[in-house]
Amino acid sequence: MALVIDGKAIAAEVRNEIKIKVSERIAAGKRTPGLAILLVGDDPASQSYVGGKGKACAELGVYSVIERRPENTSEEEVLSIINEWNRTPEIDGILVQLPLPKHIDENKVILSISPDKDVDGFHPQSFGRLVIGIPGFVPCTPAGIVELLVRSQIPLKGKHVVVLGRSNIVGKPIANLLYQKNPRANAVVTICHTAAPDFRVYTRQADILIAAAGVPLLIKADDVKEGVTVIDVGINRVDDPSASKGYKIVGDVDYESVFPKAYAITPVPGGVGPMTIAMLLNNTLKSIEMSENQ
Ligand code: BQF
Repeated sequence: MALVIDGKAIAAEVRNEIKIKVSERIAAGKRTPGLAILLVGDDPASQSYVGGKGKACAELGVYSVIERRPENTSEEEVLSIINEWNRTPEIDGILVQLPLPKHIDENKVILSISPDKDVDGFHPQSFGRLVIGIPGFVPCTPAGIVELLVRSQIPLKGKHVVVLGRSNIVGKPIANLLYQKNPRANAVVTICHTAAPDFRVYTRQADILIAAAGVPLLIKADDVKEGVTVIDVGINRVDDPSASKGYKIVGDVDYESVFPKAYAITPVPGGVGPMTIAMLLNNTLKSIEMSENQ
């Protein structure tokens, strides 16, 4: 019987804390934080994510602007939109929904975002700060994972965290966060990726397994040790004729199989995903607070 880490409930708690801080700002005569979002193309998942972000802003009293552009938008146009937002004082956070169309250089776009408004935490300056361990914008999904672990009172000090996956968005930042020498980390971290001849050699040693491989139901009971805490970052669409949409969302972890062996586990959906949105709003609030303390 595992502890189910209820990301939906914990995210609601985090959002409520932010909502209170935003209303306190307004009561003190201060400006509300502002978030600008750029969505290029019509990928259904991206549209849904952007919709969720806009809705969360509205519920918390955070100002938001969403610019939607067609798939064939030029890189120059994207850079010009960002450049304008960089210079707009009411905009505290700039988010470009990824992935971008193939003809646009993602790294170039990320570099063009002012590091002071980098609420996704993807700018090299934010990543450098994270690695060094000084304050800055932490990418939302990794920040959400730390928040889930801390609020669920999962000990991290000296524990062996195994990260499956090495993306710039999840694997690299979460690994670098969790080995830092601070009370919200201090773990021993192993990064495991597709070049490993057998990932089980690593995952079986994990006290805490962070599955961010992007492979549906990859992790089974045999791949983990008794008492493991499992954070499932996967969001995979698989065919399901019995579902109304013809598909369902599953994680990288075979939840039913791993559950009996786990100390704690996040579900998909309703685990890490909702925390990603909550931490985006937290970063937007952090941005306006930082701009006032210059
Ligand atoms: C849930 C994302 C891959 C690539 C680009 C709630 C989200 C997801 C799931 C969400 C994600 C994933 C986002 C749930 C934002 C997380 O209830 O389980 C919320 O909106 N996410 C994104 O913006 O870009 C992505 C995953």
